[in-house]
Amino acid sequence: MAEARHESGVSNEKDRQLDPMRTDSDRQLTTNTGVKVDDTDNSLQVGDRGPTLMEDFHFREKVTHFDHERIPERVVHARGAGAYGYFHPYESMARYTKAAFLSDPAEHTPVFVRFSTVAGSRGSADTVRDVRGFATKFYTREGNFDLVGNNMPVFFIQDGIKFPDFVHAVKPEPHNEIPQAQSAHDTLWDFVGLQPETTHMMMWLMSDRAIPRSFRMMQGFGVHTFRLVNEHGQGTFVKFHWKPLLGTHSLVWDEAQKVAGKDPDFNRRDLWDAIERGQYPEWELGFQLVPEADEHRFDFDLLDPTKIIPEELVPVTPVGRLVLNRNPDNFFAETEQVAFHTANVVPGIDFTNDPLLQARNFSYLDTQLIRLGGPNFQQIPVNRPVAEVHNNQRDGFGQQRVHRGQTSYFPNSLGGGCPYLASVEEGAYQHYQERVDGAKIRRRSPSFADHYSQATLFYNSMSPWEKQHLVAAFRFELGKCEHRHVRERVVHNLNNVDHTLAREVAVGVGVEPPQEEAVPNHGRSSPALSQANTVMDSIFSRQIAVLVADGVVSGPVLELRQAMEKEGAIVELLAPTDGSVRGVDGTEVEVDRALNTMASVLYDAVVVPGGVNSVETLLGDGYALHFVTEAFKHAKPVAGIGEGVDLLARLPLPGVRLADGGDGVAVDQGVVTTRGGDSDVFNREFTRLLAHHRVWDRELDAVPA
Ligand code: HDD
Repeated sequence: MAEARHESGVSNEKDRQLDPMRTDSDRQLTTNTGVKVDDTDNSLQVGDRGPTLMEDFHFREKVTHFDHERIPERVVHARGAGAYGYFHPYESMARYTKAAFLSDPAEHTPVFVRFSTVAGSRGSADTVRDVRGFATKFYTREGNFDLVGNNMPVFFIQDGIKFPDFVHAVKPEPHNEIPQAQSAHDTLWDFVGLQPETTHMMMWLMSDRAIPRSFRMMQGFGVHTFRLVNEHGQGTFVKFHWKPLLGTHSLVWDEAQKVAGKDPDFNRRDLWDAIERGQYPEWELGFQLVPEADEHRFDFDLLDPTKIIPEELVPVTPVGRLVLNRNPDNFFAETEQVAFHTANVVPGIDFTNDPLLQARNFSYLDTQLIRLGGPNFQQIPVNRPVAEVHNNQRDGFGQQRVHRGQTSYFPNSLGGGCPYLASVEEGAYQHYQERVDGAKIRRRSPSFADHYSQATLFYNSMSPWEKQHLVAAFRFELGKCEHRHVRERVVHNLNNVDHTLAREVAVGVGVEPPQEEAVPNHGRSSPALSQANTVMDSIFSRQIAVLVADGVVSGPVLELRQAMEKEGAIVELLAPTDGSVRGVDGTEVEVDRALNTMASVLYDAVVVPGGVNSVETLLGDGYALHFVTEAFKHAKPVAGIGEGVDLLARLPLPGVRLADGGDGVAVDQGVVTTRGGDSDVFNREFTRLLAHHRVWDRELDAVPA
C-alpha cells in the first residue's frame, strides 16, 4: 500500500510525516504491552467449564479496549468521508495576502478534505436532502489553515448564538429520535417559519444542491466574508469558492431517496473509488475580492452570512487548484479524528466581524475537547501541522511528545529563553488592526434585516426545471409536516420571496394559497446560481450500465465500451446472473455484476444492446425492465441497439420516438436508438447526452417506476 502510494508520486511532506505512524499488522499477535499471545479465542478459566479468572490480562485488555472504542460523534456533520491531496496557486496572490501557500505556484501544499452531511448521524445515508460540508485543512509551512465550508454559499442563521436552536430543530426530534438525517419534519419547519432569516438558505436546501450526484461534483464555499492581509498590512475582503472541474450536478429526488436504501454509502464510495481508479477529483479555488473601500457598496451587509455577493457584481478570480489523490489508510484515525477549526488561520488570512464566524471561532475548538478527549488533539497524526510546534502547553490526556528540559513557562532564563518569540517579519501571526468602537448591545444589525431579496434572486435565477424541483421539494418537505399551521406559516413566508412560488407550494400541501402578492418580485437574477449553466463537457468517471444476457450481440457492446472508456467513463455489464454470458457468435463475454445486486439509481445511463435471445431474456425479467424505466424516470440517457430497441418499445416511455427499421440513429428525449446505424454517430450522441448529465426537459412524473 505504502509503496503503491510512493510509486504514484503522491508522497509529500504530510505523507512522509504520517509514514512512521502507519502500522501494518503483518506480525505476531501481542498485547498492548508487547507480550506475545498464543490464544485469543479462549479466556483463562478454571477447568473445562469455568469460571473465568481475573488474572487473564489479555482478556481484560482486549475487552476493555473494545468497551472504550467509541468517541462522541460530531454534534453536526457526523457522517463524512475524507481524502488527502494537494493545492497549488496558479500565480502569486501576494498583492492581496502574505500567506506563503498562496504566493508560489511551484509550492504544493498538502491538504486533507472531509466532506459530510450535516443532520444525520455517523451511520446514516449519504443522499439525504441536506447541506454538504466541504472542509479543507491546508498543511502549510506557516501552520494549518482550515477552510471549513459548505456546498451552499449562505447559512440558515445570522448569529451563532442561534446555532443550538437551529440544530435542535433540524436534528431528529428529541422525544422519539425521528426522522434520521432528514429535514422533512415539523420541528425544522416550525423553526424556519418563525425565523425568516433562514429563507434564503432554505431556497438552497430545497434546490438540487442538497442532493449532489457526487462530492466530486459540488461547489464549496467559505460562506463568510474573510479578510486577506498583505505584507503591508493592507486588508481585502474575500469570499472563498471551490469550483469542481466536473461541474455541479445533482440527483433526482426520487432517485436520491432510493439510493439511500440501495447504497447508503453512495457519495462516500464514489469518492473512494474515483481516487482508487486514479481519477483524481479536482476543484478550482476562486476568490471574490472586495477592496475595503467598497465595504458599504452593496445593498446587503458583507458581514451577513445569509447573503452572497452575486458573481455578476464581483466576479470570481481563479486562484489555484485542489487535487485529491490519496484515500486515508484508516477511517477512524484520519477521517473521524480530523479536527477542523475556523480559527486555524495563517498569516495573511484573517476574520471579519461576521457574528456567525465569531461564534464558530469559539465552537470548533470547544467541540474537539469533548470529541477527542482533551487538549492534545492537535497531536493526532491527521491534525499535526507540517510546521514545527514549540510552546509551553504541556500535560493533558494523551500527550504524545516528550518535552525535555526544566522550563515550561515564559519568560524564562533557565531554558535559554526558549521557545522564543518570532517577529512579524519572521512570520508571526498578527491580527488585523481594525479599529472598532461602539456600545455593548445585544441587537441584530439593521443592515442584516432584508431576508428576502436574495431568496428572490435565487428563485429568479433557476431554470424552469430547477424551479420545478424547488416547488416539488417544498411540497414534499412541508407535506411531511403534521401541523397545518407550520405549513401555512412557511407558505406565508414564501409569499415574500415570490407569489407564484408560494401559490404553487400552497396548492401542493393543501393550504390556502395567498391571495395577494406580499412584495413585487424585483426581477433580478444571477445566472451563476443556476446548475443549468454548469460545466457539461465531459463524461469522465460517469457510470454506464449495459444490460446483457446470453445471446447478446457483443460487437457493438465492446465498441461502446472502448469509446466510453477512452473518455474516462466506466462501463459495467449487468446480467441476470454474475459470471459471463455467451454472445450470439459464441464468444464468452465477462459480466461485471449480477443485475439484482445493483440498481439503475447507481448509474448515470443505461444501454440495452441487441441480440434476440438476450432481449427476450431481459423482457421476461421484471428487474431489468424496471431498471430501464427507472433510469428514464430519473432523466438519464437511455440507449438501445438492434433488438434492444424492441425492449425500449415495450416500456412506458411516454411519447419517445425510437429508431425505425432503417440504419439511422434516433435521438429523442435523451433516448438514443439505432437498429444498425453508424456506431460513431450513436456513440457521439450518447456521449453528448451523458456529458449533459441529465435530460431535464423529459416528462418524468408520468413514468411509473
Ligand atoms: Fe459548523 C462542524 C461548516 C456554522 C459549530 N461545520 C462543521 C463541519 C463543517 C461545518 C463542514 C464539519 C467539519 C469536519 O468535517 O469535521 N458550520 C459550517 C459552515 C457554517 C457553520 C459552513 C456556517 C457558515 N458551525 C456553525 C456554527 C457553529 C458551528 C454557527 C456554532 C456556533 N460545526 C460546529 C461544531 C462542529 C461543526 C459543533 C461539529 C464537529 C466539529 O465542529 O468539529 O463545532
